[in-house]
Amino acid sequence: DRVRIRRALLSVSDKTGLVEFSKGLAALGVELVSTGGTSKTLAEAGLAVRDVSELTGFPEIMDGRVKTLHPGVHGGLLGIRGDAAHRQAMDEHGIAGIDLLVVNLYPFEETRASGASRETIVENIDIGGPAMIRAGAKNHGYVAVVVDPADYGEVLAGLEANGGETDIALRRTLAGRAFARTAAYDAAVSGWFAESLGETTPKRIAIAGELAEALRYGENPHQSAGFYRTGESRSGVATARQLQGKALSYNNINDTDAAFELVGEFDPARTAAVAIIKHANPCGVAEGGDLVAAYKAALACDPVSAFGGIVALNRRLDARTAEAIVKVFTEVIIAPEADDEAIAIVAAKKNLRLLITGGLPDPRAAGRFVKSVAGGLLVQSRDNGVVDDLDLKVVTKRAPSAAELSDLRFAFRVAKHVKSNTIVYAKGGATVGIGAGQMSRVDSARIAARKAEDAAKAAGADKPATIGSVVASDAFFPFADGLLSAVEAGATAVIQPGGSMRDDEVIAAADEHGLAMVLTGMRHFRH
Ligand code: 93A
Repeated sequence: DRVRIRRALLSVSDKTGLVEFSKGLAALGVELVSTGGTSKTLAEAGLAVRDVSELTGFPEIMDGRVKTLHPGVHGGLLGIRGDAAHRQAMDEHGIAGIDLLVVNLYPFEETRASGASRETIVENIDIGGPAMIRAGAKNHGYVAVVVDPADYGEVLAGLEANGGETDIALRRTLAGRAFARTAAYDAAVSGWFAESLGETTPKRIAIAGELAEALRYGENPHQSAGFYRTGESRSGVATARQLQGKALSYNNINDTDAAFELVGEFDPARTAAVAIIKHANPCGVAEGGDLVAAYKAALACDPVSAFGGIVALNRRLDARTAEAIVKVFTEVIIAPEADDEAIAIVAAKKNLRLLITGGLPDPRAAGRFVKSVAGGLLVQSRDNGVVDDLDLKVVTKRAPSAAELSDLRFAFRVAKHVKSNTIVYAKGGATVGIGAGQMSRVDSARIAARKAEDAAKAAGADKPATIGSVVASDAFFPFADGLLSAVEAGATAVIQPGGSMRDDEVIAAADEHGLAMVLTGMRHFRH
């Protein structure tokens, strides 16, 4: 099961490390065969290289669309060396065996992300490359396939240590990586088609990605985990630049994503906004004023839970805000940008990670949400409903005041990002009590109110901030009890989707207590 590498075919778009790798191969006596651009790079580096057209007896045609798609190449990749009939076919047709294939594909993903024209994107769908990769990987009994410059060092070192031979274990490993690469590549191509056709759930779905980072563990230390990039071009944790601090964990990435998606709801041209996240739920969110004021207001909602939290900002991190944040033990800060002075302040906290994204996620953007279940995947379009786009209906005798309405919108915007059942109390552009993830809506309401009482006690206030607040519910109140619990907490206005069989009962209870209520007609379950 050892194969001496006599001939290598190299055809790469990304020329990183190519010359060094090829020099190593040449030193082992390997004959180098190559396509146009790759062959030019090798020849310029002084290496002896044969052009692939010598193998095919055919020139590259159609602007390179057809250069390696020929039996002279594919026979050399697919022929079973131990099979007499295959050997005979190779001899008869003058097909030279290829023992090592080095290919990396046209940069489809990068071209797509760069916003190039349709025509350019289509031209960057590689056909010949994946065909060769699949052929060589299928025939891994005889052929070693390398698809990533990151693997050159490992492969060359292996060859050098083994007199220019590969063993089956290595070829099998490489074949697995090769098929993963072509699968991810085709998933990116089909994802692009689905996106441009506006399909979230096409008949068949190819979801694959490239490993961005192997994680130390998953949600718990006994679970293994990795972070994969799918090629979707959205500002967020997958594309952020980490300026400092140790590597993000699985939970950090999950929480940071939740935090940044939430602040993406707040247009930075309209207002500053800050969200503090724990266990993928916000424990404080605030808008208005400047960033440092918003941070302090967000922190005041639940300072106990904010310990070890993740802070997301919708504007450039400035020095004053950085100073306020570093006073509280914080795991991650994520922001579109940061001032140098702010970066220096954060640098004093070695373990605190600072992520810079360059932009905010668009809450209205389409996108796919994927969740695995036993034996399958659940796929839905991203919840891109935004309260500003909804037709809010006042259903009570009293209409909300301008201040109440502003807080109602704020509270519903936040509620979208809280695990169901969700109750959010808000006042003056800040959350004052958040109830998340309960099986009963009444429990969520009670928890939210109790948290506000705790925060008031800790701050030495004489009454909880829910007095005179507004309240948002992510889904309708099935009974009046949830609403009555909000009344008890001191809320004066309510925002909720409506649509319960008992809406009349709920509205009557609101009227009885002088509350204003608006219906959104849109639900924001989140599980
Ligand atoms: O246009 S292709 O789909 N047709 C082919 O026959 C073909 N053969 C290799 N693309 C093809 N390739 C790709 O060309 C390789 O996957 C590689 O990405 C690139 C290398 O071209 P060059 O050596 O000219 O830079």
